[in-house]
Amino acid sequence: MTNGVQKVAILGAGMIGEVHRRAAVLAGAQVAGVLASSPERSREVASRWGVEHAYADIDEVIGSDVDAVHICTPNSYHVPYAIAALEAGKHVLCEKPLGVSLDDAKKAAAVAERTGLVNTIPFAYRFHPIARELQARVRSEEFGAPNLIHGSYLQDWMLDPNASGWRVDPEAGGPSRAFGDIGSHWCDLAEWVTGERIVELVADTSIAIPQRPSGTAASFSAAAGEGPLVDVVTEDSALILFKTDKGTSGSAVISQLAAGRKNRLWLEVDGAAHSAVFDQEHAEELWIGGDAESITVVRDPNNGSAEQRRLSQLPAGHAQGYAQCFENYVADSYAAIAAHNGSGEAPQGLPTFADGLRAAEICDAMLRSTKSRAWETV
Ligand code: SOE
Repeated sequence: MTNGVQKVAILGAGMIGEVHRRAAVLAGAQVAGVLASSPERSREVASRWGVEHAYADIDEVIGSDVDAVHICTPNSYHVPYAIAALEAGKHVLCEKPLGVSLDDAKKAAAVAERTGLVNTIPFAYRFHPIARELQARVRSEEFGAPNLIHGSYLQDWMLDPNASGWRVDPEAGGPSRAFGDIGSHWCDLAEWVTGERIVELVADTSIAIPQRPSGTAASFSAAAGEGPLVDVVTEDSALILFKTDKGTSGSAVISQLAAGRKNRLWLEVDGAAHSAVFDQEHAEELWIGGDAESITVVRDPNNGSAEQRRLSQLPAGHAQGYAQCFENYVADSYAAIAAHNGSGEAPQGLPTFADGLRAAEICDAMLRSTKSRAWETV
């Protein structure tokens, strides 16, 4: 029994399912099986992964003896699968977003609360060690209270008019595409780092490519969607202005059509004495601005905050990246399961379904503001 988890099932075998699988194996779990998009795909992936079970459906998964399930499917399956697993006594690691509507997220969070099982969501960028250093610095006395929180999350994998996938279909992906998919990461990190909560916002969204081929091409895939052209009804880009519960102003630009931006989450917090910038595409460094001098803090297991050191697996200069964020997230989720079973403490900074619900509340306010053209309360 490693970290409280012996056997897990992976639901979904796309890019992120593969990332979860590797992280689960590294955290010491046995991946008992996989449920992919069809029985034959499940068999093909099970053979490639060398796992015993190619599950036929969710009922086979929840009837099995796995301790936990990793939900890495298209968004519309997240909540039905999470609820089925929790009701069957399985701990759940569920990809964001927590469903395709605010009601979905409320239902899932309520079942998680009632069952008391471990329920986590990979707002994975919290698990860059430098993000932990960022939080420690921003929360420190010498940083000074934030007077501005701003930034962007820009990608370009939807720039090609032929790029498509299940996210383009609001039934499968939900009513918000760019903001629901990556704006949720930005807002989660901004709130988690500062401890402040977005309480009202005004939003504007845009669709630059009005039609795309329908189809199931994976995210970041160079393959074009293979189906007929469909009208696009979910946003390519979203901009928000917001106020927090401490009265701090902020803004974020979210887009998946920013040529040359591959996965560039940029968060700047400007405080009374210092500023700080986290750039996910350069996640080994943290810029700390000052009026007399500015410095660059380098990730290093020998320096910095306890949490930065705890999540630093490699020496300074040996870059940790996206995959290590998931290794840290899965290991911490399993440690929370061990604590649930009475061994050890649950780690700090672990995003749960409550954070998934939070993201759904902010996304709902964004959608309401896009319609009302007015400031909306979160
Ligand atoms: C696609 O936009 C995606 O894979 C998101 O779904 C992830 O949450 C993000 O971390 C990277 O980009």
